[in-house]
Amino acid sequence: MHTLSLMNRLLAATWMTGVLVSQPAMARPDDITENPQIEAFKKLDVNKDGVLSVKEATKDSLFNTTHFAKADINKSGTLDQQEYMDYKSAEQNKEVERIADDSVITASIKAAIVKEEGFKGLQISVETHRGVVLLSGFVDAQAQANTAERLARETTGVKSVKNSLIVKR
Ligand SMILES: [Ca+2]
Repeated sequence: MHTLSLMNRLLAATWMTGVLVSQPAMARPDDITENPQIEAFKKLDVNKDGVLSVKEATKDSLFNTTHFAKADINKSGTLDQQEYMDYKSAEQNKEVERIADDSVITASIKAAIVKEEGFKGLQISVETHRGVVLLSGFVDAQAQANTAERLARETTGVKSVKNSLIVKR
């Protein structure tokens, strides 16, 4: 059993969401009524016509032409404030989920590795980005590198494993 329970997963996701949600409260008191997304929209709307052209929107790295087309729900060729905010929020939520998933994967692999016999005291680093796991550090034998890689591959949500563990000589 190398995966955390669904409850832990949910807790991790809730925790990440909580961190992001609390951010606007850190703004200065006179900024509190301003929605940061509306501010961002106004900044992008250079000619102040109330909508974003492709050229205006692509100043926000999220809105490459593919994303722009998806966000332009009514296919008007421009993004109004609602379209911009809806798409931006949806993408930010996906990002929060993705980061939570990655940290759950990292924690699961670490938990599985420390349970293995002979791994005590080894400094194995586990990093996860979008389900891709990077193992690095030093082990005493090739068998340990193989075991760590197998444990990572068996972990739910892992897409691939890059094994950069080095056998000490
Ligand atoms: Ca505009």
